[in-house]
Amino acid sequence: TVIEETLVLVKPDGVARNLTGEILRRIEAKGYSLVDLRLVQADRELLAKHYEEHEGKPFYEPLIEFMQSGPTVAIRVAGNRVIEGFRSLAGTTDPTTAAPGTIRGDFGRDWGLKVQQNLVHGSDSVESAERELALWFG
Ligand code: DAT
Ligand code: MG
Repeated sequence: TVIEETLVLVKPDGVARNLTGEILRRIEAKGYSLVDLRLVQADRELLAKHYEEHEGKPFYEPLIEFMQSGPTVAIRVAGNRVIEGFRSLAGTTDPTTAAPGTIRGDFGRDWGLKVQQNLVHGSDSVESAERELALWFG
């Protein structure tokens, strides 16, 4: 058993579409624990740090703008290998190709939404999780 913590974000599209409960349900059904949770109106400064690895990419500016379009639910989640496990629950980045049964595969409405509107974020490594949890929970 390798207990980890990860940062999950329900992005502004997920909050606006009232999918927060469904996403929390899937996290809990998998057996993960909610350690901390807050509703945050993210500002550019926080998002620039959160997405620093993507600075300069073509989707960076639209992503940062979209993430400021409404509140985000930030969740500290703990569990056995939860970093990889939550990314598996989320599905691949692009909802068009995300597998059915995943959050992005089931709810990523595929009628011309942008890739950044993919409902959730999950940290991708132990190092990212520590860095991102410090940003969103201090
Ligand atoms: P993930 O969120 O699956 O870890 P990522 O870290 O590569 O994906 O990218 C961060 C976010 O940026 C992603 O959730 C949506 C957006 N994004 C990534 N690749 C994109 C692309 N090719 N076009 C538009 N948005 C993209
Ligand atoms: Mg990522």
